Amino acid sequence: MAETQTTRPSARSNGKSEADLEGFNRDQLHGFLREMLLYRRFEEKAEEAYAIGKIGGFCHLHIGQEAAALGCIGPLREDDYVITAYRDHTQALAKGLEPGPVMAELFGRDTGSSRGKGGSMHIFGPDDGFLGGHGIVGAQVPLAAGVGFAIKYRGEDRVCVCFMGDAAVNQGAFHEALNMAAIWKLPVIFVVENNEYGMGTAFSRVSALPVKDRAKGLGVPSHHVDAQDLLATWTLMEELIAAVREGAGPQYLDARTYRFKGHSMSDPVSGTYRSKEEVQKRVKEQDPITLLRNRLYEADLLTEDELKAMDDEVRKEADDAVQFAEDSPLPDPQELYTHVYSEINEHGRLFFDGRDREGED
Ligand SMILES: Cc1ncc(C[n+]2csc(CCOP(=O)(O)OP(=O)(O)O)c2C)c(N)n1
Ligand SMILES: [Mg+2]
Repeated sequence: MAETQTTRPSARSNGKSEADLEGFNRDQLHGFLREMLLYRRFEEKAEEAYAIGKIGGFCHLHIGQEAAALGCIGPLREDDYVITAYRDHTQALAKGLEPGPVMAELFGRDTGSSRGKGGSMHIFGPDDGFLGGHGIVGAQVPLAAGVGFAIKYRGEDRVCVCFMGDAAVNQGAFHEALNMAAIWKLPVIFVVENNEYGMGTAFSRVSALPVKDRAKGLGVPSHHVDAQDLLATWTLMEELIAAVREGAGPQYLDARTYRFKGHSMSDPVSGTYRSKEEVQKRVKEQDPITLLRNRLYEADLLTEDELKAMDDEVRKEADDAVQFAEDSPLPDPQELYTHVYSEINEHGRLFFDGRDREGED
């Protein structure tokens, strides 16, 4: 019988005090490092499980890009929304999903966050404001505009962060959605995780303008950040989120990062489109976890023993997530027929989440 996960400590900031480094206190900084280490260990476990056939289908790892996930999601409120593409595991964890159900989804189990029907590319957590996990490049961008429209229509002060890869900015849907977001001043932050490649194609080979300039003609203010630098990313996002919450309208962020693994599990790490030397140099110089760890060492905010204890803890959490997935049942074959179409109640209306509306009228 699968056990539920215990709630892990949150890295979410509750305001800054006793500033130790760039306005963050020691506990917050340890929380950040621990959280990114958890993402890394989680994905290493997923990689291992995929290699021995326990995970099937597509699987895109986020290793190397962890600071973009934590830095852009960590400063959000719990009731804010995140929507993303298929490289979605760590973003789901950052938005509050527990490692067990995310790993179980990769394993195709009934306890998975999408009941084992979505797999790696379709992690969903509506209770945590995590709206997927989308496999079509750029598909989530107009959906994010819709989420922003709904927030505004309901008079709420929530914010939606929409992640996409750099290749998505060449999709028509990107331009249509940002144009509408701008004209309606929708509360959406469009974050491009600019890892410089779309599968085997370097962005610079297929785009006349750099990523940072792609929203300018659409009237959406542009920003850029070194997204291997967690503290810089978190700080900028805090400012953007506050501005959007107060009605500034959509924002666009070129979050510069790098993917340390192949495009997906079926691709080699470097391939023919980038050299081994290039990958090795970026891993050596721009690992977001190593960069933060070194800054904490230099500022005397972390000891080797503390790091070891932290790493042991998150390794155990990742192991527990795998155990939870392995102990979980596969979906019942009858489940093939559920969640295929939107279900309609006897009054001819769509069921949304809770069935509690049934007796309403
Ligand atoms: C509309 C569409 N065209 C092509 C594909 C195949 N495809 C899957 S991932 C990908 C590259 C996307 O790269 P990017 O947006 O930079 O994201 P990254 O993989 O770097 O995170 C492509 C072309 C797809 N899924 N959807
Ligand atoms: Mg890319």
